[in-house]
Amino acid sequence: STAPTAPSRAEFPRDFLWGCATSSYQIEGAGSEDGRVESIWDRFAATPGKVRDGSNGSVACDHYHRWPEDLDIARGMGLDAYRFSIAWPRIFSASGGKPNERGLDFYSRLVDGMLERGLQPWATLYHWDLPQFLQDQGGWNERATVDAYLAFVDAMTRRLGDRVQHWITHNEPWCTAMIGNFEGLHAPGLTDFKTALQVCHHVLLSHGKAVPLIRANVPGAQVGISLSLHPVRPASASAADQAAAERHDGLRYRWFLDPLYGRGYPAATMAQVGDAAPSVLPGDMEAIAVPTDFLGVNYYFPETIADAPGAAPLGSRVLAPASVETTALGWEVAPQGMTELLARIENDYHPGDMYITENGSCYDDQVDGSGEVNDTDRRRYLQRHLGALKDAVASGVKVKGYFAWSLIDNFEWAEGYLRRFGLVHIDYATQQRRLKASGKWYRAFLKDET
Ligand code: GBH
Repeated sequence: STAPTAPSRAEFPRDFLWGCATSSYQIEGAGSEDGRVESIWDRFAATPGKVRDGSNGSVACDHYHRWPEDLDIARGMGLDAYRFSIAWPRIFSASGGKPNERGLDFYSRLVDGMLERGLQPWATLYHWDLPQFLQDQGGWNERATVDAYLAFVDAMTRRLGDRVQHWITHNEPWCTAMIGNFEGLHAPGLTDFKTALQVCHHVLLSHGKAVPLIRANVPGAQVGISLSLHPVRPASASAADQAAAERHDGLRYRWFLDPLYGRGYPAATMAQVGDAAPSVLPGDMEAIAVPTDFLGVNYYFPETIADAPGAAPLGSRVLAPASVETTALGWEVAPQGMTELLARIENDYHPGDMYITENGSCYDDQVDGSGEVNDTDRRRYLQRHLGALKDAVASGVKVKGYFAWSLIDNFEWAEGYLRRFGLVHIDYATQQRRLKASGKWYRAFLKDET
C-alpha cells in the first residue's frame, strides 16, 4: 500500500527531471577489458581487510556487457535521465599520450543507447576511480593530477560533447578527500589530514578549471558538481556539542560551498585546521569560484555531532543517534532533512538550479518464493523523500530534478556486495535483474499512476 505522504508526479512541475544514478566502478566490471588499467579501487580492494566481503569491482554487475538490458530497464521505468560516470582508467593508461579509442567507444555506444531510449545522459567525470598510475605519482595530492584530469575531461567532452550536454565534474569531493585520505576507509586508504585537505583543494581546483574547458568543447553545456551534504545537528543543547557541530559543519559544508560560491575557505575552519591548511596558489580561489549551471546535492541522512575533545581532526564525532528510524547501514531516515538542507543552501548561497543527484537507502533485500523483492522499506523511503522534495519545490527552492541512488544493486565500496541500494535487484551468481517493489512504485509514479 502507498503511504499517505507519497506525492504524485503531477504535483511536481511538468519539466521536473526524474532519473536514477550509478557509477562506473560500482557497476561496470570488465576490469581488464579493452585496455582498461588498474584504478585505486582495484588496488585498495586487493588489500586484505579493506572491503568487508573481500570483493572488488572486477565483475560487479557486468554492466560493461549488459548495458543494453540495463538501459532497457531504465527506459521501462519511464526515467527522463540517467546519471552514469566515466572510468578514467579506460581512457588513459599512462601519463601523456593519446586517449584509448576502445574506452572512448564504449561510452560513445552507451550514450547512443541512452539517446535511442529517450534517456537524457548526465555524465559524471570523476566518481572515485582514479587510475593507479596517477596515485603512484602522488594522486590528487599532486597538482599535476589536475592537469591529467583536464586531459581526461578534454578527451571525454570532445568525444561525447555532440550528444551529452549535462556534465558533473566530481562526485562528492568530501569522500575523495576525507574518506580516502584521512579516514583511510576508501581508496587510496591514507590517514593524513594535511594530505586530505591538499587533495580536496586540488579536486576543487580541477573542477574550477574543467568548467570553462567543458563549455569550450560542448556547445550549450550545463555543468555542475555534486556534493554529499548532511544537515548537521548537535547531539545536545550543551555549548560544547553546539560548538563541535559548528566546527564539523565548517569542514563538511562551508569548506566546499564557500569556495565554490566565491568566499574562499571559511576563516574559522582555516584557523582550526592550522598547519594542515592546503597550499593555495594565486588564482586558485578565483578558478574554483567559476560560475556553474547547477549544484548537485547528494542527500542521505542528517549527522548528529558530539563534542569529542582530542578527536582528530576538529574534536568532534558523528554519533549514531538513539531511537530514530534507520536503514540497514544505521543511517537515520529523515525525509525533512532534505527539505531543510535545500532551503539552507538556497538561503546561504543562492546557487541557482539544484538537482538531487543522489538519494537512496540500503536494506537487506530478499528474493521471495515467487521471485519478487518486496522492499517495502525502500519504497517507503523513496515515497517519503519525494514528499519532502515536493515540500522543497513548494517553498520556492530552485530544485529541478531528482536522481534515485541507485538504478541497480552494485559494489558498495568498503561494504562490497553485502549492501544493496538498487531499485533493481542483481543476483550476482546469475546476473539476473529484477525490478524491486520500490522500482515498480517509481515506475508507477513516473507514469503518474500513483
Ligand atoms: C554515495 O556517497 C556515493 O556517491 C555512492 O557511490 C554510494 O554508493 C552511495 O552514497 C551509498 O553509500 O556509515 O556512518 O560511516 C554517500 C556519502 C559516505 C555517506 C560514507 C555515508 C559513511 C557514514 N557517504 N558515509 S557511516
